[in-house]
Amino acid sequence: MARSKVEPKTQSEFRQPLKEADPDLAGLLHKELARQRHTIELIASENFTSRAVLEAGASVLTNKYAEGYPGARYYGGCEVVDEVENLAIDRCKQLFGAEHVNVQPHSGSTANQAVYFAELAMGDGILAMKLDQGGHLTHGMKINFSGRLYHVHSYGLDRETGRIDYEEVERLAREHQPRLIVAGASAYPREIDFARFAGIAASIGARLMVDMAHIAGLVAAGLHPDPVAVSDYVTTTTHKTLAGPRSGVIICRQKYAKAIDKAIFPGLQGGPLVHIIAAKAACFKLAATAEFRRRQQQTIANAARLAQRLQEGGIQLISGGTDNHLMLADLTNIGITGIEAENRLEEVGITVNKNAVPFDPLPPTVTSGIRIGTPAVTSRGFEEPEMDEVAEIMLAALHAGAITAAGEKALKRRADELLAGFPLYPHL
Ligand code: DSN
Repeated sequence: MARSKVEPKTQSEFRQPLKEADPDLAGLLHKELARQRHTIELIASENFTSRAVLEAGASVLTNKYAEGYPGARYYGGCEVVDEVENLAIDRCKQLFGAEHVNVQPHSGSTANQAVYFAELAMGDGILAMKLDQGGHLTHGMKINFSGRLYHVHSYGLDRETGRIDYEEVERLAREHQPRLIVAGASAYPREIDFARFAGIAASIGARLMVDMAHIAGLVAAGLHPDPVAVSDYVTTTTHKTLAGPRSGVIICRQKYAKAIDKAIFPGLQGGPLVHIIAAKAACFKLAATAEFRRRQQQTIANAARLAQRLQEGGIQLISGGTDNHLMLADLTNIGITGIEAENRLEEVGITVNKNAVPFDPLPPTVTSGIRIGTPAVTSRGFEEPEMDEVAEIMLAALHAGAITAAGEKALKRRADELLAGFPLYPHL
């Protein structure tokens, strides 16, 4: 007997692909893919994640509630997601040599919040890097939760060298006796001496938290001094140099494990985003490969080459160069602001962000500088020759007093030609 065709009982909307169910939204996704394909991406905190991470992040795990932790959930049906979360935890532990890992933070901000929540009482002291000298919102900015709930003192850079003033850190630590010292930055082009921070924290009986979001990929590849071995807590995002999904992680000593897990759930979050935890698991696996290590090496080499070429072209870089994946340009000497530079570069197909430079006289909406990073273009395949061409396009755009529309078009064409050799997500 021939089998009769079974009509699916689900509603047709449920089965439709996005382009049929919601052509408007599908159109926007295509528009963004096109923008990413046709832009030289130099935002230092951005990257292109792998196909594997994209697939895991768009998986059926988005359907599952899993409040709690593996083996101790508040919902049935968690046997598979327990395996997923344990896989992510084990891989992250191995990658960073960690004692305890929590992979549930939705973001880097939540990860930082959880450490403060676990470690501090309201009004306790934090010593962290100034936002306008390279720090982060969650390191004590006045109107951020961190600046409102805790008593914040901030250290900065040495005006001459553009490097962290460790003596100031030491002096402020002794003077204010904070309970927590925070190291790590969002716009700092040099290696950070985490062992020195650990020594300062130990000398006053404070705990040390390192926010390694920007450099996590370099740390995983063994190309930056390791914060995990010397800190009480390490937080990170997973989408910057690490090239994973947009999310966060906390690493800590075993003795803080319970307090950290409790701070994340039920302290700050409800159900974890298990699909994103799966994407983190994929990211940690890829980050342990030799290919990933080579990419991190190239990221640093590309930054060094771009820094050299920009400086040869008259651009001043804070601290005179870079040790990592980013550089911070002070444009004061060429007479344009950060916002003008951001806009001019956008016109020629290059994306950067305006960024305050240390001791910047201009407001954060204008700024005297731009931050430039190489993780995304390196993931795309750029090496030194491509960085030379990027530098030439940037210099022509930044130096042009009143660049003509034709001049702009010619630069944009050069950017397009460069990108054409490095297709992005050809399967999409
Ligand atoms: N906002 C991020 C950056 O751009 O560096 C830091 O979280």
